[in-house]
Amino acid sequence: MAKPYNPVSAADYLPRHLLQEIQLKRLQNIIKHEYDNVPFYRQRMDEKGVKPEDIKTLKDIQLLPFTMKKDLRDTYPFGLFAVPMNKIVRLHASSGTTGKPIVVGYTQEDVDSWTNCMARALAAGGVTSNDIIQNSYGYGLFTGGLGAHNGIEALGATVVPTSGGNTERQIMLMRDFGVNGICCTPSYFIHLCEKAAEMGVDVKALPIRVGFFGAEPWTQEMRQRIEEASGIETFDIYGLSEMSGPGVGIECEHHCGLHIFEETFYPEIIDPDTGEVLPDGERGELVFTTINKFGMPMIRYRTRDLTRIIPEPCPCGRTLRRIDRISARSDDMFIIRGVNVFPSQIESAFLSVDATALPHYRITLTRRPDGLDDMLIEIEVREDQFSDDMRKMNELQKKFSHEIERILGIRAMVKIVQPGAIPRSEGKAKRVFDLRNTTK
Ligand code: DLL
Repeated sequence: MAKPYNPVSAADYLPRHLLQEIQLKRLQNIIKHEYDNVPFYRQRMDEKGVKPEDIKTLKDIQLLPFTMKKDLRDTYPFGLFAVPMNKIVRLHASSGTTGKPIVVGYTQEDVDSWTNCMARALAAGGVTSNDIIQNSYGYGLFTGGLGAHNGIEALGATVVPTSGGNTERQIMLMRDFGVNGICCTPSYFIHLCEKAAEMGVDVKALPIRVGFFGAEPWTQEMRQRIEEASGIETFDIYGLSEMSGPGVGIECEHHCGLHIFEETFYPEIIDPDTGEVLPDGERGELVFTTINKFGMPMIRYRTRDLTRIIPEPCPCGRTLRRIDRISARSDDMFIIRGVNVFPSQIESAFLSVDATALPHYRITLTRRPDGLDDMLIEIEVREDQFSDDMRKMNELQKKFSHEIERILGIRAMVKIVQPGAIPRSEGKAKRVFDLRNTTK
């Protein structure tokens, strides 16, 4: 991208009727492109008896079939590409938990459109060409590193492309370069703050003022802890490889939900059980259609992320609708003794007890020989709270257990562990270990 991107993007403030006109034109165009170029979709649409010309209004999107993660696996690696390979300039892949990764391909125009969204996301957090931004999202097949990188450069800001890891060096560079902002997962930023403290670097005294944190769920309570510990303002940034990467949604300065770049990603909320579209304001599964991406468009992609569209306009004046922060993925939920539990509920529960350091925790699920399930929650506390005094530790443990039982309605075993005991992550933190099918 040659020119620095203008941070005040007209696309963020379009009157809704104009935005919807653009959305409809783009939707019609992309559906025709899909139908003509991707045999998999053509077959799906034919099975439903729907043709591209049936899309006459935005609501007609509901006539189209959903796309699931399984469809990407089944067509691995390039089965959903809608352009010849010589038009694809970039591949990314997400690791997935089992087997083959999910592969995504981009044309040059797709990369530019993604960069545009990412630049607008950073601009929403006040970044300008005067800023130096450390990008600690992983570079490579993960979309976080290169996605944020392009956005930072497009804004005309200075990128420090550290990627994840080598944490001590990251802190040295942050200090020596006078870094103003950082892009990374919230869990990695916590790790950075701890390491800085160990090195005698006071993050609060550094020029860093802003963080763009995403790629994993983090609660409001976690945000408070991070902001208190570091003195920076944090912006929740959302995205997923199947759409493009980071920069699908961003908080503005009001921090009351994430604006979706709707001229590029068309959002719907559905009931995850019935597939029925829910009205704005109701909570369900987020579904996206990429209406401005040609290499590998996604039609009604079921993200598994649970949220709602916030119906009220935002005080910032952007006309792009907002979603609530993603507190959970439907596939992160586990059932223990008949109760549905999301890790974020556990995080909120123990953070309300004021003894945890910057929060590190780990949840392990096991099954007893008699078939009953157990949940062990290991929680790190602050150095000054950790002691050899068993009585003190037991009291604290009780407080945590009580809060978790109060919120979840079930008992969990809580174990307080010493600071540093839980392994740190450089990217997305893995917090739940479900060993129930391996323990008897
Ligand atoms: O995590 C893209 C990304 C990179 C987003 C950097 C933000 C910052 P995937 O690896 O495909 O892509 O994982 C996507 O991560 O469906 C959500 O479940 C989760 N996720 C992403 N951002 C957030 C967020 C990148 N802000 C999956 N809050 C998504 C909660 C998030 N969950």
